[in-house]
Amino acid sequence: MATKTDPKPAGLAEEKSGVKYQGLSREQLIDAYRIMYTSRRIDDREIMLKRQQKIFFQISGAGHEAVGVAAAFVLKPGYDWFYPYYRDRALCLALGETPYEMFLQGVGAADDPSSGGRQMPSHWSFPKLNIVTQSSPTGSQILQAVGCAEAGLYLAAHPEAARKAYGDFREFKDVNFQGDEVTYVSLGDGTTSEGEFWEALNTASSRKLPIIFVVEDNGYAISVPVEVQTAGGNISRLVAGFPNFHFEELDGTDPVSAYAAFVRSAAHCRARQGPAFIHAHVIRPYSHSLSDDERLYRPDAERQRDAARDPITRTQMFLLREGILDEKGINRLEKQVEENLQMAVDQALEATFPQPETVTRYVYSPYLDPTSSAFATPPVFPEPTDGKKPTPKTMADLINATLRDEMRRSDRLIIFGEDVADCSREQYLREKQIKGKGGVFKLTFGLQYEFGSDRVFNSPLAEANIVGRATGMATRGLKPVVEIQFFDYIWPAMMQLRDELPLIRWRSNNGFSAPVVIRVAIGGYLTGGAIYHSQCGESIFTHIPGLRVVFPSNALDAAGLLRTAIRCDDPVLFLEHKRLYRETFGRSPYPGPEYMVPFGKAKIIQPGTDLSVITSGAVGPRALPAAQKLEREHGVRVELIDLRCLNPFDWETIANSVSKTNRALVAYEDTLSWGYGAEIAARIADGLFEHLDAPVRRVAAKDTFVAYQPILESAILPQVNDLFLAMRELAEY
Ligand SMILES: Cc1ncc(C[n+]2csc(CCOP(=O)(O)OP(=O)(O)O)c2C)c(N)n1
Ligand SMILES: [Mg+2]
Repeated sequence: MATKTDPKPAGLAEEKSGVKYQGLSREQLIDAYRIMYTSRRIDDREIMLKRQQKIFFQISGAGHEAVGVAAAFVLKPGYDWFYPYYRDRALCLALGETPYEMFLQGVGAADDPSSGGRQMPSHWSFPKLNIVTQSSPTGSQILQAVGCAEAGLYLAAHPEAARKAYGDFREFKDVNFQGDEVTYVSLGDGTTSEGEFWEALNTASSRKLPIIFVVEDNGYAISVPVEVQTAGGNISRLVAGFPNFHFEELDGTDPVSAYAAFVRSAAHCRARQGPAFIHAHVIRPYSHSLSDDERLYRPDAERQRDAARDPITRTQMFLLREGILDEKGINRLEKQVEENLQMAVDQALEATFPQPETVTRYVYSPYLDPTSSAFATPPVFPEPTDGKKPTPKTMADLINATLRDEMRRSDRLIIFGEDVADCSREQYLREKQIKGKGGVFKLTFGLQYEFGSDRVFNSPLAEANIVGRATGMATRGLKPVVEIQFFDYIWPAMMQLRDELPLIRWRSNNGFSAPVVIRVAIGGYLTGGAIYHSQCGESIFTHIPGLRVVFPSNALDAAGLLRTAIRCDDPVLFLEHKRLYRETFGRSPYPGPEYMVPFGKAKIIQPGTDLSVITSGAVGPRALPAAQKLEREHGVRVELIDLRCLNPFDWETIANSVSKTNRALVAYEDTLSWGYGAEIAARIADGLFEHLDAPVRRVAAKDTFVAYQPILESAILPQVNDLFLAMRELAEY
């Protein structure tokens, strides 16, 4: 147990520490009370500070103190891992966070160790204690905790992966693992309604992960009572069928029985028997938050019934009844807590605020710049054999080869997603009964066979599961390179992608990071791909700060950019155009295991003087014949630019080109309105106005969906002729 506590107050009853209280000593019980009382009084202080407008938000841990302290008495800070939620103030205090640090959060101080003033109070983050940065969406921490537990198991099986390495993200990402560590994740009763909760239980159960799920059931989610959230009103009954779990349901206002439940649960997890589920019935004596008034939906009688179970008074009575502390002792302890809190508040109110000019710090890694020359390495093509040049390979081949070489280079790299394994029933593979699948587009073919089933494996059919788990693994120092089978189905992962993965570094003020690579098959032109196998939508992701977005148009760039994505220190969305996977054009021999293309550097597909056409993905190859025709028929020389990387993007190349040609057309495959090209067009209009001889134009898909019938598909997506006409019109303007 690591607790920050004051010296023992006088008044401790004479009786020696015993084994009576589920193994808790009398000193520990006093400690427990001190922490619980401190927690409650911090809430009270914060409520006062909020009313005085000295802090800006308050949400309390009141009523949840006993279960938090019990958890912290069993689990170890800096050893086990913690994904708490906002009611876990007592847990965090007991693990080692100080009241002063909590008040720093409240005032939004520069020295707030959780976020430097970026995240609300009670959203815990303490790298030293292994308390991982918390967001505000209910439940999005749960899958990350699963990934964290998986990383522990993986590292125990591959201890060599934890060693320090240089020349890529690993230089800045220390790994620690213990071999028997446990991951703690908590949530409220209402949060059990989130789908991600069930996805997390499913994976924890089937992979027998050492993770303790703690549902702190206070009977309400803001104003919605538990029977409305949970069929039958009791979550324990619903989850009871998951195999491999150790289950506990208890009165979470009693620290002693909660402690015992954590001892049993942690033992189950440390012995690698599987996960544990603790359902703790607690109370919520204050309203949901300071913005809520529970008297609007809870009658007094119900609130009084809860008050009778208040863990603070209950524990105080227990100490008195057992003769552990007498009244004088309690008073002395409480007075000491009050004095300490007063000092902590006074000190926090003097704290320095963060500087406005720091707001963009840590959106991306401060250590590794993927646009830098460190990521510009030349290709080394195979030598000709028998006088014959090496065979050009498809984009699919080179992505596969790049993944293979990167997996050989770094054992922190693991791959998972839907259907990415060669064969989940690995005996078939071992016995060579089958050839193996390796992805619906076969991009990961042969990787499970070479690297084993704990480095390349299938996920459940659940996209949030993939991204959430990958985020947790990357937080521990692994490099998950996961696959989303079709861009059209990325949306279940949107909470993880919009509110979690790209924000982790910024919101923790560089305390944590999660440089995951997400490969996604994207795009149309498939003839029959229809509505749900043809989507683009890259601008939705380039709109998210913190996420790199890459979109190669040919095999060589795909290899070089994928390697940069894997070695860099930021989360990357790596868009692979399905139509380009196996095209006859854009092929290349394998450029070797060190070839990298830096992010944010466009490629000029064809130089020109009369019109700049800015493209990405599958539009470049369609714009090329249009540009050639325009030159043939009208003598217009188009400068054709392939951005290759959408965030960051290469403004310099665009600016140089448009200042020379004085005309710009932005061409993209996604629907026209509000798309990626709108931003580029706006930037050109803004920054290059005096160079323009014509309006900036866009050509893109119609503002509808991609239809199945090929006649419709070609009317919807931008075709060579559409590009030709748009170019001609702009050239003639
Ligand atoms: C995804 C999401 N939806 C809605 C909210 C708004 N919200 C914040 S807390 C909360 C209720 C949570 O209830 P419960 O899980 O029971 O936890 P409790 O606050 O009762 O401890 C809601 C709806 C949110 N933060 N995230
Ligand atoms: Mg609740």
